[in-house]
Amino acid sequence: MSKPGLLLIGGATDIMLDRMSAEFTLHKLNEIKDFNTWVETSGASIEAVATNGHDGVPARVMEGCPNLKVASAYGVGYDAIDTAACVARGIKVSHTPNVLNAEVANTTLLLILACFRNFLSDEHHARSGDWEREGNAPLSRSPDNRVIGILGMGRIGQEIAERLQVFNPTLLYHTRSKKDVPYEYCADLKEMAARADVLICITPGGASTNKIVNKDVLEALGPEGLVVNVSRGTVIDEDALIAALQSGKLGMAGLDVFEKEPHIPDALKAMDNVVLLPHVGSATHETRAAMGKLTVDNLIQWKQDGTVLTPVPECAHL
Ligand code: NAP
Ligand code: 8YV
Repeated sequence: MSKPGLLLIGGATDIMLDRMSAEFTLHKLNEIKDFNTWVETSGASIEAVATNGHDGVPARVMEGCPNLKVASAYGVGYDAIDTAACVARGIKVSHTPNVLNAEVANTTLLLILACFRNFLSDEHHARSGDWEREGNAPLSRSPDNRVIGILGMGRIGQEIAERLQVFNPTLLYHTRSKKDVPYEYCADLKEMAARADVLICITPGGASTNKIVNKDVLEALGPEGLVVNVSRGTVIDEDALIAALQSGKLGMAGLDVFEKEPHIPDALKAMDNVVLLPHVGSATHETRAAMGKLTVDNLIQWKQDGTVLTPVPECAHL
C-alpha cells in the first residue's frame, strides 16, 4: 500500500526525518524548485503537513494540497497557522504542549538573572581585561524579593511561577479569566505592571494579544522595571518598547522573541540595558527531541486512526 504524502515545512531533526520517511512519502518545501509544477504532480498526494510555529501552513500550500487532512506543528505556539481555515476543511491541527514548559521557564529565569545581574557587561569586563585595567565592575541588582507580574498563566506560565520561587517573589498574574493558582489575580494589565518590578510575557501570539503590552503598560512598569518576553514578538508593541527604553521610562528588557523574526531592530541591539536571544526558549537537544517525537507521534497517530494525540483547542472537536 502506498504511503500518504507528507510535506515538511521548515526544519526537522534527523530522527524526525527518519521516522516520517518510514511512514510517509516525504516532500520538503525548501527543496521544491518550481512550486506550481510540484502542485500539478504531487499536490493531490499530500494528506499531511509537518510545520512549526514560525512557518505555519502558507496559503499556497493550503490551496495546492486539496486532500490535506492533518497539520502537525513542531512547537506549542500555532498562531502562524490559520486554524479557522483548517477547521473549515476538517484539517486536524496538532502541536507540542507541555514537553517544552521547563525549558522555556529556564530561559525566562536566565533572562531575569542576566538583566538584573548585568551578566553581559560583567562577562565583558572579565574577558576584555577591563577588570585588570579598571578595577571591579559596577554593582548590579538582586532578583530576590521582587514583585513579578506574569502575563499568561497557562502551562508554561505556571512552570515559570513555580521555578521563580527560588527568588522569593510576590507573584501576580493577568489573564482573561482567573486560574486556580496560589498567586494574586490582576484583572487589569496596566495596574499589574504598575505594581511589578518584572513583567513576564508568556501568552500565545495572535489577534487577542497583539501589542497588548503597549506604551502605557511599559511606562507603568517604570524606569526600574524589567520586561521579559518569551511569548511572541507581537505581544509587545516593539516601537513603544524601544522608545520607553531609550527615554529611560522603562529600565530593562530581556527578549527571546521579536515582531519580525529573525530581524532584530538595530535600536535594540544598540542598547546595553537589553539582553537579546534568537528565539531559543525551547532550543535544547533534549527539549527539541521531545518536541520532535510528539510532532511525529501526532502524524503516526493520524495515519493509524485519523486522530491526533495533542490537537490544538480549535480542532479538538474534529
Ligand atoms: P497555554 O497553556 O495555552 O497558556 C496561555 C495563557 O495565556 C493562558 O493562561 C491564557 O489565559 C493566557 N492568554 C491567552 N490570551 C490572552 C489574552 N488576550 N490576555 C491575557 N492572557 C491571555 O500556552 P503555553 O503552553 O503556556 O504557551 C504559551 C505561548 O508561549 C505559546 O503560545 C508560544 O507563543 C510561546 N512559546 C514561546 C517559546 C519560545 O521559544 N520563546 C516556546 C514555547 C512557547 P486566558 O485564556 O484565561 O486569557
Ligand atoms: C519553537 C516556540 O522554536 O513552541 C513554540 O511555540 O516558539 C518554540 O518552541 C517555535 O515554535 C519554532 O519551532
